[in-house]
Amino acid sequence: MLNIILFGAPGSGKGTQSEKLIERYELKHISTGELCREEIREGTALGAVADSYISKGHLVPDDIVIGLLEDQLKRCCTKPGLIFDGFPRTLVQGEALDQMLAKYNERVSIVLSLEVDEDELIQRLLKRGEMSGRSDDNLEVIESRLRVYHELSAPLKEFYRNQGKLVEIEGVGSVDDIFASMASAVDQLFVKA
Ligand code: B4P
Repeated sequence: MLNIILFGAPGSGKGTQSEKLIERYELKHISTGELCREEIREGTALGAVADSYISKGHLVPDDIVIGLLEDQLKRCCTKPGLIFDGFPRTLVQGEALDQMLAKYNERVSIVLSLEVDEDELIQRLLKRGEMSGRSDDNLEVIESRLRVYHELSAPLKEFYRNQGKLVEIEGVGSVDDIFASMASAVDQLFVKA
């Protein structure tokens, strides 16, 4: 199975690029951000907890997000593969993902890390906020999300670099050009196989 992790700071384009990767490689999409927002929309107890973190720009606690992901894996750990959009975001989540996939005799194939400078990230998220009405797309919360990214999520790059799975992708430019770089990195996996 092809199991892709799409990694990057908030607003780096994970959601945008995952749509294109799904289409090209016929992958199942697992976005923990979207799963949390779904719980919020449905007004569940879990959604209320998630909302209290997301609206402040904090990460939702590991046990909640790992539980959501485990449910998804039970439902859709099937060929041809999966795309993890925004998961893992902490080292604890990264280790949990390896263990969960091992239960299905699976592993992470590649980690595509979208590299975008901070000014560009802030501009993109402010612009999205004007249209999306998302509670986390305002300046104060964006700054908190970026701090959390550097502190808790960025160390995952070293984790995956040590596993030889990290590919850094220039995330500034046209959506199509960025996608082409990603697809070329993924296609290399088939050449090596
Ligand atoms: P997510 O839903 O994952 O979203 P995101 O990081 O904000 O954005 P993404 O990178 O997907 O950007 P997008 O493509 O939309 O997370 C939301 C929150 O949920 C987190 O802050 C956290 O609280 C919680 N959460 C999620 N997963 C979690 C986990 N594993 N553990 C704990 N908590 C978790 O792009 C942004 C904007 O840029 C869009 O408007 C897009 O149109 C634009 N854009 C994209 N590519 C562009 C390009 N090349 N040029 C110009 N603009 C571009």
